[in-house]
Amino acid sequence: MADKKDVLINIMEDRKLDGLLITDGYNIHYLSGYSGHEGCMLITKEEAYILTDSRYTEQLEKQAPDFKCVDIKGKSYSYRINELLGNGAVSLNRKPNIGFENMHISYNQYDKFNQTFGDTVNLVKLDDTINDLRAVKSDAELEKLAMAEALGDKAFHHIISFIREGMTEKEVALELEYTMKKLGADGLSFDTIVASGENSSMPHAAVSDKVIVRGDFITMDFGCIYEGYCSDMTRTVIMGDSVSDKQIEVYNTVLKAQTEALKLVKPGVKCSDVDACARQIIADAGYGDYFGHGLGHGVGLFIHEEPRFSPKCDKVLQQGVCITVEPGIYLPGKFGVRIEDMIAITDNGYKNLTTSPKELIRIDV
Ligand SMILES: [Mn+2]
Repeated sequence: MADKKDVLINIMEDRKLDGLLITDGYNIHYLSGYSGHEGCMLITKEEAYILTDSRYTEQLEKQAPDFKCVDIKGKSYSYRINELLGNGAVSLNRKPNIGFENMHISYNQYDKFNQTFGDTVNLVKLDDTINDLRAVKSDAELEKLAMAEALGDKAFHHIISFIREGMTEKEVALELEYTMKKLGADGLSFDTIVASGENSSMPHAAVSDKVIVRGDFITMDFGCIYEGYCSDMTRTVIMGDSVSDKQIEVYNTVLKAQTEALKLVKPGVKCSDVDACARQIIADAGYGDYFGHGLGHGVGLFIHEEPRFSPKCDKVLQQGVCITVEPGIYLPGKFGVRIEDMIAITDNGYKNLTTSPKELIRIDV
């Protein structure tokens, strides 16, 4: 925490703030170690507090010993924050400037903050200041991300020998989830996607009772949480040994888009340039209208973090960033393909944290 406290003090000094009010549960977790996702953090030059209710106070004291734990005892967060501000959390003879997470606060909560201490405090928008701190991972964080992704790889290895013709998408999804948890995952990083046949044309299809039949592409997008950190991977496989020329063409286009985009990845490269590389390959193959989403997203404590491989992200890759590379082509009413790896940016390139094969796997039964 000492390092992170210094970073926060620097932010306060740079932006002429007297305090920070941090409301995003992932940011609180990142800065303190407290993972309860119920609470509010108040940092001033003098003190560092986390406020929560009695369900979490014991956990908070264990996980975040460097912070003063404040039990709100039935009062609102705004009431207790106001109390702290009035009782020495800031010692100034002018209105304090307190940064708040405008991107991570409900309108209702903002309204309460304003009503309670709007006259005595200047609330200053922090935008994504704290989120951006999370983009570059420490070695310890990268180890947890790699471990989480390894559990996904093991589950994929298992699932390709488990899938049988006639199983439903739900059965396959359950087995993936069960396997990751049995291997040691603490939870899932998002709802597992198993989309077969026509359903695979929907990038985020909901898992259904659809029965998997021969000739179906099966897109599996899944991940787990290991010691707080998320994993994310996608593979598309074919049920049976008959695969159409069109399916092969689309699959190979997605694979080429991914492998060529990966070749660009290293520190200093603009995120939008990596996205553009994959997008151009897909457009050149005639499928430009069928790749609507961004090429990838940062991964950490939360499944979708900064930076993004998207046409509008002008951030530059830095060593320590963990990000997915996941091009796809989705032909409505027909089928879709997505291939996704999760990578960590190194000093001169990247390390692929996903080790599952990417050539088209035929589930032969
Ligand atoms: Mn993803």
